[in-house]
Amino acid sequence: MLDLPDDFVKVLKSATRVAVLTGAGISAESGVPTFRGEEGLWKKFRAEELATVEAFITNPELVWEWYLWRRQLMADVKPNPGHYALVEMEEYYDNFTLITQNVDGLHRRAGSKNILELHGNIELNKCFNCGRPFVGEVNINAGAMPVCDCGGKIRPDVVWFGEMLPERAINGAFEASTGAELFFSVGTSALVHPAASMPVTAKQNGAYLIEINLEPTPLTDYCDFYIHGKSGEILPQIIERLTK
Ligand code: BJW
Ligand code: ZN
Repeated sequence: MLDLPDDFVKVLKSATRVAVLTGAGISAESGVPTFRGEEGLWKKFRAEELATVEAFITNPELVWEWYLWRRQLMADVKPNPGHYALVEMEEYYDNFTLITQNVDGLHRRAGSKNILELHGNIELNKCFNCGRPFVGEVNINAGAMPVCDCGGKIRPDVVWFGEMLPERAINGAFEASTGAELFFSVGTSALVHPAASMPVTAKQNGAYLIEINLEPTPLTDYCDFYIHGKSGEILPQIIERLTK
C-alpha cells in the first residue's frame, strides 16, 4: 500500500478544485510510445525533429508517414487503469479539469469529460495551407498524402513546436491551474512549454503540487510530493485512499 503523507491526504480529501496535467507517460502502459528517451525514437529520428513546421515543409512525406505509423499504433490501444482512475477522480470533485498534452484521445475513450487537449488530436486533420478542417477519409494503412481543395497538403490537427496552442484549451488550462487547490502532474517530462508552466502557476497560486513519474523531472524538486512509479499503478491507489 502506498505511503501517503498526512498533508497530502488532507488536501486530497478536502479539496474541491482539482486539476491534472498528463503527458505521454500516462499512455505508456497502454502501449503508446513516449516522446523522449530511446523508446521515443522512430527510424532514428527524435520527436523534436518531426513535430515541427520546418520538418513538414522540408519533408512532408516523412512527417505524414510518422503520423500514419502512430495512428496505426493508437488504433489498437485501450485506456489503462491510470486513465480510468482519472475518470473516478472527476466524479469525486465538484470542479475538476483534466489538462492533457496527449493527442491519443485515450482520456475521452476512458470516459473523462472535462478535458482540455493542449496539443490537439491525432484523429483530426487540417490543411497546412488554408487551415480548413479536412473531413475526407484518411486511410491510415496507405501512404498517399491527401490534398485540400485549395491544393494545400493535409496535416494532422496537432500542435507542433513554434505553433500556438488552441486558445480555448490554453486559457482554460491556465484558469484551472490558477484556481486549483490540488494539482497533479502525471507522466510528463515537464520540458515542453507552455504546458510545463501549468504546475508552476498552480503552486504559485497556492495549490498543493504532486508529481507522479518514473523518473525525476525539472519539476520534481519544486513539488510538495513526488511519487516514483507507474501512473497506472499509483493513481488507482490514490483513488482508493480518496474514496475509502
Ligand atoms: C511515466 C510512465 C508511467 C513513462 N507512469 N510516468 C518557454 C521556455 C522555453 C521554450 C519555450 C517556452 N515557451 C515556448 C517555448 C518553445 C517550445 C518549447 O517548449 N520548447 C522546449 C522543448 C525548449 N514550445 C512551443 O513551441 C509550443 N508553442 C508555443 O509556445 O507557442 C507560442 C510560441 C510560438 C512561437 C514562438 C514562441 C512561442 C508548442 C509545443 C508543442 C509540442 N508538441 C508536441 C507534439 C504534439 C503532436 C504529436 O503528438 O505529434 O507535443 S512535442 C511532444 O512533447 C508532444 C508532447 O505532448 C510534448 C510533451 O511530452 P511529454 O508528454 O512530457 O512526453 P515525454 O516523452 O517527454 O515524457 C514522458 C514522461 O513520462 C517521462 O518523464 C517518463 O519518465 C514518464 N513515464 N512511463 C508515469 N508508466
Ligand atoms: Zn486548403
